[in-house]
Amino acid sequence: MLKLGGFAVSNYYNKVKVALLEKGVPFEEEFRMTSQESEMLQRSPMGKVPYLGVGGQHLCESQVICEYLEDQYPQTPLYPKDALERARVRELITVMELHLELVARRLYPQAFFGGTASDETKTQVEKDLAKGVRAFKQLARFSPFVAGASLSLADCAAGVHLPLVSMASKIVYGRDALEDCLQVKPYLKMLNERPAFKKMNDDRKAATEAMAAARAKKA
Ligand SMILES: N[C@@H](CCC(=O)N[C@@H](CS)C(=O)NCC(=O)O)C(=O)O
Repeated sequence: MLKLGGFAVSNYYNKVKVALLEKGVPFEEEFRMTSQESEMLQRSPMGKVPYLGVGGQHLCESQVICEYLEDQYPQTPLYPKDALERARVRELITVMELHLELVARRLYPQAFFGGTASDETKTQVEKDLAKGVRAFKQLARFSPFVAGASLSLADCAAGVHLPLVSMASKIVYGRDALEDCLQVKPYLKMLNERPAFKKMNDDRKAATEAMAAARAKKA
């Protein structure tokens, strides 16, 4: 049985989890926090989550894991058949991850963990996010899925990354960086009505509450 390593608050973990759920591939969840301990580094060389346990071996990097799942479990595909359309899905995932999520991630310490971002960071992130949002608006189709008529891996990525980009920018700047992209909210609502996305989000909420309670107990 496949083992998905990580924790249900992580957006990259949830990207893979929702892909597994949508594809109907059985898996077990192996709870692991990010760590630089050797036990974790053997599973995930950067100490990041998620990783996937496959018959005693491990794969890291969410996109690599998703590509493996597509190759190994082609039933219920999350890529279109046409090569250019497949590239469009990858293009959207790359833009969302490199130019939205990774940029907004620099705000997470202030937005979610009681830290502070420097004025320099805030100014740079605001500029970079604006470019990422522009690129995303240009590429996203919302017809009704983000890359076209069928559900794809781009939706698995969008469903976990876009809410974080919105939340972090709203908390730090008082303005949702995606607010001009009017299709995002109804699109996310539509995604979250799917059983796989609903389960992933219900588990995420429960895990977030459990983490907050554990932190409060420690303090
Ligand atoms: N490119 C990686 C990103 C994964 C990632 O950044 N995961 C976060 C949790 S959401 C993490 O492990 N952070 C700990 C760290 O960066 O050391 C992927 O797609 O799997």
